[in-house]
Amino acid sequence: MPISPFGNPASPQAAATAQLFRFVLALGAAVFAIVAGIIIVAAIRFRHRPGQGDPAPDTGRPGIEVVWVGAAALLLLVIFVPTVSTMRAVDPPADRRLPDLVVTGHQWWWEVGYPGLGILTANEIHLPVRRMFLVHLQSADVIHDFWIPSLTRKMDMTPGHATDVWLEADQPGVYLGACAEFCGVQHAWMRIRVIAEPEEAFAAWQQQQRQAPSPPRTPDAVVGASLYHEDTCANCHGTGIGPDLNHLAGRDTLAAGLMPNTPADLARWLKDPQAVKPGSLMPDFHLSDADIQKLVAYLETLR
Ligand code: HEC
Ligand SMILES: [Cu+2]
Repeated sequence: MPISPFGNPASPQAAATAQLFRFVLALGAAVFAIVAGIIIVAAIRFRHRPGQGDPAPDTGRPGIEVVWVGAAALLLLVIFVPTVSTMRAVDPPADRRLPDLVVTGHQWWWEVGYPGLGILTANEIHLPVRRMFLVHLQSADVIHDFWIPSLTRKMDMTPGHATDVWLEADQPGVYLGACAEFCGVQHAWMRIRVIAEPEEAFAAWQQQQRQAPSPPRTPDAVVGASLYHEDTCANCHGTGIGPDLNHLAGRDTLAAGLMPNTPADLARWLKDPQAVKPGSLMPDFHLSDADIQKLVAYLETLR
């Protein structure tokens, strides 16, 4: 996708925001050109010439004052009207219905829940195209900020003060987003992706998520499943302290977009999460390579 200074709007909400941005930018550029032009003309025309005394002081010209106060007020009004109409297009109304999605910011990953569907996942949002999802945003710890530049505005996630945004995509595709409020050491690796897909693909995904993954069959995976419980992984995963892993193998990336979700990367993560994502809230368990292999075999069954 070509990079544009105005973003690549791919939803009605992002298009409205980009249009407002362009309008205000053009207006600002015009004001700048006029003011800078007048300053340059005045500096040249009224420059000091030899033999010339000080100019007579000018005290008050009500006519001009009315003009510039009036012009500034008019300019603000011209910005205010499209701003309000953009806000109406972009922000959900206060009388909210049940949200389609609840996204919770954690240091440094995103919990993604579909309350109406009973789905819980992390770091990836599946979205049917051209359907407007009401997204309820909250934080589990510090202030984060939800931002999918091509689809929706930035919105703070403040502990104790939930907010809402619309999320919608015109076309199928993967839209990247990130936390836009510095939230600690791994803020830069708090990425999120929106996977917008046709209605049928979304329905298939949702079906898959609502089913329990088939039980592990290979010997390695069976041992891995018991290691998973012995190693207290379930104390954090499945309790909201760490990302839900129920359908981990179906995700594109690991650790909030830090690496692709391949068995090798999964093994690298389990070997030492602190080496991969220093400061992350998953401790290093000093697992043996043999145990890691079995855990990976088990985690790969979670589709
Ligand atoms: C103390 C809580 C805690 C325990 C115990 C824990 N984890 Fe984690 N785990 C986390 C956190 C927090 C993250 C998110 C890290 C990040 O992206 O910043 C995570 C991330 C992961 C991920 C990547 C998930 C994703 O969607 O990106 C995997 C896989 C994982 N843990 C597996 C395990 C396994 C296997 C165990 C047991 C050996 C385990 N974890 C034990 C807290 C924990
Ligand atoms: Cu954050």
